[in-house]
Amino acid sequence: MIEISDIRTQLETARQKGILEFEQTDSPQTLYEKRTKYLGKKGEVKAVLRGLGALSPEERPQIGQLANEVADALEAAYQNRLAQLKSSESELRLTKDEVDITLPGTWTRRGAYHPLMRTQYEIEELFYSMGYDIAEGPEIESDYYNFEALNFPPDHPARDMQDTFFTKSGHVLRTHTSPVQIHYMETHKPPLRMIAPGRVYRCDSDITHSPMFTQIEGLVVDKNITFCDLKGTLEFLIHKFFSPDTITRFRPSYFPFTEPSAEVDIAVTDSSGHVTGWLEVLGCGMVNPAVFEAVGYDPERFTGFAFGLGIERFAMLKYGIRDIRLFYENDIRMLKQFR
Ligand code: FA5
Repeated sequence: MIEISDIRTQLETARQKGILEFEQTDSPQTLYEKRTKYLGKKGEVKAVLRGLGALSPEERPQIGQLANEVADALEAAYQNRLAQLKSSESELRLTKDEVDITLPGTWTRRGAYHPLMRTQYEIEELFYSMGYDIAEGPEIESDYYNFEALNFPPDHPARDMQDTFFTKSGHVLRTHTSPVQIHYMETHKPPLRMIAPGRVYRCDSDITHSPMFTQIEGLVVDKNITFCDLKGTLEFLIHKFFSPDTITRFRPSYFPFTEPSAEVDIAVTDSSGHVTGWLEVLGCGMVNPAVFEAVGYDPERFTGFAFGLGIERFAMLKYGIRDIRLFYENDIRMLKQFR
């Protein structure tokens, strides 16, 4: 026979034990499990109420009221502890993720184009704006494209003009970008306008010569192209790339693939504008009819001009770099000036 006093004791015990357990719980998850243990459908408070049937009708409301009080007290203790846990959790997160706003920030270093790429892109942009196509060709060439089709006769001393690296198979590391003229004319019909940037190789090394350097080839073929077109185009390039008052000099020269031929020098001036020297920046000329014949163009119908410029020389003059080797050493102190 269950006594009302036993039930009261059970309820009071549940209240005390529950409140104590809640207080000793350190995680919201476990706290919730504990709450279920006392206040859930199968929890301790409900279990006590199941014994109510054994009591007299007068006793039942008393126990019902006490059970409600115990449940309220447990719920309050649960909410209280939950609030404590949540606030200490966010405090913990604040201290753990603390940021010292007085420390210097982390910053990304800005990259920059290499001065040679920058020069190449600038020149490409200029010609692209005039409707030129941008072409490419292989760096390892056959003798035919590097020399023969460009009218260098076999064993002619002209081949020594460009000290050549040969491969074991008898190919050459192209000594200039002019072979791209041939590839391009073999696959395109006139009228045409193109430039071809790329690396070239020669056995050559001093402060203005490097064994690997970069050129931009230019070729225009149409009816009635004259030397005036060539001169106007190159002066436009030089005045746009450097400045409108840059002094140029066209010097007669010789290339087997152009006739007549010229080399263009740019004046090097001191701070008061006096010319202190000249730097050769490109070779050029009117396309030799023998070259048109090699690609199957009719030299009676078409004329054209071509040029080949040294990107390093353009960059050296523009940025005041005196030694060509600085471009290839990748010294960060030099490169970061181009940011
Ligand atoms: C040629 O290479 C001819 N193919 C250019 C040409 C093209 C003429 C089309 C006519 C028609 P040259 O060897 O002069 O020519 O070289 C052209 C430019 O490349 C030079 O003016 C110079 O600016 C640059 N250059 C030549 N050799 C070196 C080198 N070793 N290092 C750096 N730049 C060089």
